[in-house]
Amino acid sequence: MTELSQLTQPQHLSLYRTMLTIRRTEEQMARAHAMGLIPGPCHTYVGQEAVATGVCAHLRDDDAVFSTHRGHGHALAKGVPPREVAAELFGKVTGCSQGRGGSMHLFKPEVGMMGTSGIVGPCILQATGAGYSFKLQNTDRVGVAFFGDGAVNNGAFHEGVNMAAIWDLPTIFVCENNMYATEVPFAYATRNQDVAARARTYGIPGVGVDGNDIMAVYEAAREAVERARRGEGPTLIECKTYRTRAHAEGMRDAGYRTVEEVDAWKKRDPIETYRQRLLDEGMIDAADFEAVESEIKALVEEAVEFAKQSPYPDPATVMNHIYGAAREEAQHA
Ligand SMILES: Cc1ncc(C[n+]2csc(CCOP(=O)(O)OP(=O)(O)O)c2C)c(N)n1
Repeated sequence: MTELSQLTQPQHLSLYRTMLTIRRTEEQMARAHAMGLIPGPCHTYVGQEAVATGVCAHLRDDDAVFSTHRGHGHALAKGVPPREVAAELFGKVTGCSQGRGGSMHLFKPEVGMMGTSGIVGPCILQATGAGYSFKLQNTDRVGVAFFGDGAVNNGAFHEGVNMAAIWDLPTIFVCENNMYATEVPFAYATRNQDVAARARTYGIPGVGVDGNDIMAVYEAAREAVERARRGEGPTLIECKTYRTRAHAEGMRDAGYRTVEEVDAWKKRDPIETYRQRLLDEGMIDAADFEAVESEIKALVEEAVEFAKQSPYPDPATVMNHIYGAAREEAQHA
């Protein structure tokens, strides 16, 4: 187990703050979805917070993250403010994608959040492409793909990982193996459930970690990011984790997994286990946790209020961002 003493108290508080921001934002988004404030689907990240947090802790604004339909946590960990995530989910013009993307299309290039997507798989290729440009530009920037177990039997996984491997690209592939693709158990979809072991096929390092242990994810990501920045190529990290809410808000959550299984994973909650460990080892005291809790409560309440009060995009701008300038000019010529 990675020692807590490897990090300072402010570093631990920062990781804890990020995880709790994701959790509290997601709980509010789930409520907002039930109240009809969020048009379209809403896939929450509850239970998987340690993964985005542990990986993004090593990234700079000029590193690029590409993610999936379950991407709120990645956006928040990469630095998109909760109010911009909330407003985007509400379809408001103040959202990070100006209300044009919604829950599954979160973009904020200024902080390196290069986009989430509802299509399973392509984020792997986009992160490979980012790694390729960063290498061509002679920088030490890295590209990161977050994806689920449902993506690893998609051709994009083979193509992206293989290309990053042969060209030593600075790309980190982070598989969040939460055991199900919607309602399909991973065991049903593959004869080899050891995702990390697949790295051997491509001749790159593969690391499997407990995705509910923030320190394990943090350590694996640190090594992978350092290796990529040194120009030594990609790493595949498999984080074994679990989503404790339904696949998407409002969907049934029965018939494909048992209540006992969900309860067992809830007992391994990444935030609560981290909090308990920090308390037990005397790294952080209860008063500090309470302060973070009320700070984030206020932050998230403000975010929801901001989203509610913000206007929808002007219908007259519906065609904005559809065509590039040159094409628009050509059309009107
Ligand atoms: C190419 C493609 N195929 C199928 C779907 C339908 N689909 C939406 S979510 C999902 C499951 C994804 O599971 P996983 O990648 O493990 O991510 P998780 O939902 O567990 O986070 C599927 C198959 C899709 N969006 N894109």
